[in-house]
Amino acid sequence: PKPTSRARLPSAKRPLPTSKEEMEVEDGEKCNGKLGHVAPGSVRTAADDAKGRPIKKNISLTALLLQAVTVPTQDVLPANPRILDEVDDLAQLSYLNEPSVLHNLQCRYSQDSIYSKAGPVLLSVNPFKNVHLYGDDIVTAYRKKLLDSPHVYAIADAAYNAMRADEVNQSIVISGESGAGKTETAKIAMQYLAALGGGNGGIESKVVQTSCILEAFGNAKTTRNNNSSRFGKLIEMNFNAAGKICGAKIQTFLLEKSRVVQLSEGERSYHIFYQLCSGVPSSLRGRLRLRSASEYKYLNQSECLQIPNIDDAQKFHHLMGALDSIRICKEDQEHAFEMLAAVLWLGNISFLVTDNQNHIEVVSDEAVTNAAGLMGCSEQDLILTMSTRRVRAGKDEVTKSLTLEQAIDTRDALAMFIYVSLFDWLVEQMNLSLSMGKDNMGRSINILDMYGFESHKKNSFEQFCINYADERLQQHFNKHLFKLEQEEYELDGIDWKRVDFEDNQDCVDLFEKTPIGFISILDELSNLPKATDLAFAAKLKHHFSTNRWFKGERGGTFSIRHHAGEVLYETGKFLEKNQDPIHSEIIELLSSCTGRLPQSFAALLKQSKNRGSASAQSGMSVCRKQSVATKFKGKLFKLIQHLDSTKQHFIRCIRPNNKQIPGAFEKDIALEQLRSCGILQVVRISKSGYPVRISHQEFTQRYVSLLGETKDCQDPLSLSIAILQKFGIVPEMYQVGYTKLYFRKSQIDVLEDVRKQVVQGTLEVQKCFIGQHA
Ligand code: AOV
Ligand code: MG
Repeated sequence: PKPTSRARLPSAKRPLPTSKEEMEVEDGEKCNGKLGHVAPGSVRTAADDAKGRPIKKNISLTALLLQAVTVPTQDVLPANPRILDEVDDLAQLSYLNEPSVLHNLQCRYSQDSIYSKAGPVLLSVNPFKNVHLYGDDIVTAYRKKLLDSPHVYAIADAAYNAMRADEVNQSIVISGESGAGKTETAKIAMQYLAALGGGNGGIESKVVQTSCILEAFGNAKTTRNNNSSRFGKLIEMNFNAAGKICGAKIQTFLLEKSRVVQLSEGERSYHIFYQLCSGVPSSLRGRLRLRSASEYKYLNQSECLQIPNIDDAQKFHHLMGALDSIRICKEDQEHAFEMLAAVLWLGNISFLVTDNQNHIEVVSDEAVTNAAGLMGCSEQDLILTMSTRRVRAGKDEVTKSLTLEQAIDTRDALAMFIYVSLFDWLVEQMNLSLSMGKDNMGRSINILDMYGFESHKKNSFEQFCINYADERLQQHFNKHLFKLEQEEYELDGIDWKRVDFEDNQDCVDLFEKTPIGFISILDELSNLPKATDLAFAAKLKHHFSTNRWFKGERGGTFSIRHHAGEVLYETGKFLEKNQDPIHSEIIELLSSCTGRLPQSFAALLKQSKNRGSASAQSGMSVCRKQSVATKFKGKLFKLIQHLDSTKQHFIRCIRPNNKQIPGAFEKDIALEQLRSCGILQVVRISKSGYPVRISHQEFTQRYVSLLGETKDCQDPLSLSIAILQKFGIVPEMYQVGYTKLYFRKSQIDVLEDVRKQVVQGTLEVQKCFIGQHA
């Protein structure tokens, strides 16, 4: 019979349900036989339960009450018996399909159980409110193993114990889209580790305090997340032989610097600017020549100055405490604030067009006076830097005046450069303050918190880099959870039905391949003096028009079909942002400043300039260095290598709605994220996989005593099989590979119990024997 319902048939790329009336259809397990009536989530008919063959579909309750729904059998998916409602590991579900997984996560979420396991991966669904899952008592409960439900604490605990027992460094790799909760999760993990490894001179509280500083300077309100990280970070916590924290190191990745000078509607610049403007003590306000945030062009352009429920002044107060705790002296703190105020005043500098060729003159007003005063340079030098440039004409150098666009670019480049240098300087100060003690044994736990996938109305070079990093991390996730796992089974010759997953390797290659990949092409054009952003877009379209991950769009735009969704990029300023030119005039200006910080920023820049080569190709004195994208690619490569040298624990954060509100679990939004990282496949592999692996030799060594008499000539393989048979381990519960035995979860416990009894029995006999002879 023809389908009579509005059920959606499974298709290669399954569409998301668009209305409640529509059903979820998933090509997982099929129920055989008759049609079933099923309901959304928890609704389940008594008849279904009575038959012992519950079937579950997402049909709206109203639809169910108003009409009988007939659907073809192949569209009906089995639901799990009620006893499995809210299981804390999705691998425990008898029927694994999308509706069941969503139902499970939603039920748990409504009870504030935001953490669940998906096999080896911890899932964390953002509650967007305070949940009572943290605090000293709960830390203690996990530490003493009184609690074992899924939790970041449990992951951190496992990492800590494994580091101590196996002497292997560990990593906690946190991923998820923008606003999913990575940064919060990272802090929760750090708090747990600080509690476990505390008591070594208070270094643990310093480590925790660094988050406050990093967030003030590196986070901002975006349309997706009111506290969005605009940089990536890896925090390495070092432990001594006694398991106490003895130091830490922060590594950061590519801060989004354009935010300092340009904002999209409804977004803010870095929190620190607003905190400073509203929270600075009055004694300092005059010296910093500060006004309110609304008076600075860099801040007021987006018409968003406040974040609901956030008190910037109070945050500034906390920040000063954190700066004190990592021992940045008051003088240096003030220097740092001077730099921030200078950036704000630079943004207020304006220009007057003086001729019909768009040449300008700097308006000499309080903005110039204040910016120069705060930086410690002369007003005249500042004006010259922003209005002229030296260019080479044959053997001579002549000074040319700048056009309006060039002047704005120079002013903004100076502001961005000061801000990024200040950020790097702060990270350096934190690292100095956290540097490892003498008792460091080289044991560490790393926590990775990168920026997550994002797609805005307008996406530029920054999103291109962020989403590339996300793609790279997803590839890393795939490698560990799908590829390596299954390859081991196949190589060792065990019976294994391969679980397919969406491999994004081709998309990563599209970015990374040389000489024809996004980054190589971008670099190539960035190095050509006359190349334009449009030419870059055209070249991409020329090379990739038939690639399934790429879509050429009109003019200077193109789309990439990322694993987490399609993103439309506008190539405007791509070349410039990638090349990130810094003109010699800016270096000279900073070197001339009396302030300690601008001088040290200029010194660092000179160093990197010396490493690169000065280029006169465009007739201008620009220093050429490695491009931003290539540098970022190299850093990501090293990061992955570093992670691979450790034992990894994966946490996947899920954003349950786009409004950042508590209590709303929107299934389609959650489903998209579960699909994009292949969570169902992770669970499937974990369900049918063999988590315990042990070589034939190790196995016989450990358990051969249980056999009683053995013949010497027996090889480890036959001995292993004899042991398994003797103790009635059924064949479904293990597999024999060429080199190893593979066990289902908990099977080895049976043998361990017997071994324990035997060992104890022997001890008893020995005790008895010794007793008799005493
Ligand atoms: P992200 O790090 O994944 O986004 P955040 O960790 O900043 O996301 O989380 C966004 C917001 O969600 C936080 O500011 C909190 O309000 C809330 N939140 C997240 N986790 C929890 C939790 N466990 N308990 C309470 N509230 C939470 V981005 O940095 O944008 O990719 O670049
Ligand atoms: Mg974050």
